[in-house]
Amino acid sequence: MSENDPEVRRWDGLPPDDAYDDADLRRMYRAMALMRRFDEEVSELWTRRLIPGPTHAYIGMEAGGCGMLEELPADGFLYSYYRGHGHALARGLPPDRVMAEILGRADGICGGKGGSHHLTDVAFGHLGANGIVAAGLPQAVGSTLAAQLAGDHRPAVAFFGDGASSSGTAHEAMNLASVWKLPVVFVCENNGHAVSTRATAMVSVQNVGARGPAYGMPGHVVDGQDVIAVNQAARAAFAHAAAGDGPSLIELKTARYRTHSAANPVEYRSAEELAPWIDRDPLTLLRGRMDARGTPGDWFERTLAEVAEVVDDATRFARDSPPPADADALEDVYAA
Ligand SMILES: Cc1ncc(C[n+]2csc(CCOP(=O)(O)OP(=O)(O)O)c2C)c(N)n1
Repeated sequence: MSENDPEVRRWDGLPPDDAYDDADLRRMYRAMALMRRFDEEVSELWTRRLIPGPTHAYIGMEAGGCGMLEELPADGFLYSYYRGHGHALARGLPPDRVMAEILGRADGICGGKGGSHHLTDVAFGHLGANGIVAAGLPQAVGSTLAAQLAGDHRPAVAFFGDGASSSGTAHEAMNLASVWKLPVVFVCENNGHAVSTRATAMVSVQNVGARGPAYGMPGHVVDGQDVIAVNQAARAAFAHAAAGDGPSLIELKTARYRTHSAANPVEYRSAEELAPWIDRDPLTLLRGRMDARGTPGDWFERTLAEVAEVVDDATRFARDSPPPADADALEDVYAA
């Protein structure tokens, strides 16, 4: 096997050391079910013209946000991108205030002035979704460097797409993080496309994760449909960072089930191409393991009903919230 072609890390069952108890699996299943239901609702609200600006669904990619953010410590920094509702929810931001933000309402986490593209909540260490492709990587480098200079060891995770992986900013950020041994976990969510361009047509390597060693950091290539495989890689990368050994690059092989954004109805792939990914859906894969462990069927029904209620409540809360006041337009724009 060449360096450019490492094996995709998968788990057939669960890791042999029994690293996950029933509560862990249930927590992860619920987290992914919430992300799924939330973005289904957002897509529906967008088609009803209740959302100003574009939104990008994370549907199909939930194992990435869930498996990684399980491991980000409470004082860690999260850098997301525009496909970031799932990241915000997995970090524990309240669904009702996230929904209000997406709808541009005053009770949103940014007072309704950020929207889907700019979900940010410093209290959660969530330093932002971002509409600029690859913007989060250098920001993660900056945050961890600032912490390091202050004598704090605070890790960061930076999520980005396969398209972003080849931008100049991404290369520069990964290089400097390695030079300065910063505790950044770079996570490329490779969903195979950048809008309409296939990853195979624009990325020089078969596996983005294989670039890790070229930057002087470990590179992991992981089955991004499998939350356990993702979480195992996350544990390895955060342990590497905590030991003072610096950054890691993790590539998650995944797929987005929906179009690039709600505003991009034209799709460039066939149903046949998507089908194998849906067969290995993150919720289905995890449920298979939980069934094997004897989780009762009605637990899944109750959990899906409960998250649907959380999302309904979030929508109600958001729709009842007023738009931001005109008088506040220039508030929160400039730092004091
Ligand atoms: C710097 C910059 N260049 C171009 C764009 C336009 N743009 C928005 S999304 C996107 C595709 C990015 O694809 P990828 O990184 O694979 O992420 P995905 O949308 O697949 O999750 C592009 C080119 C942008 N927002 N920012």
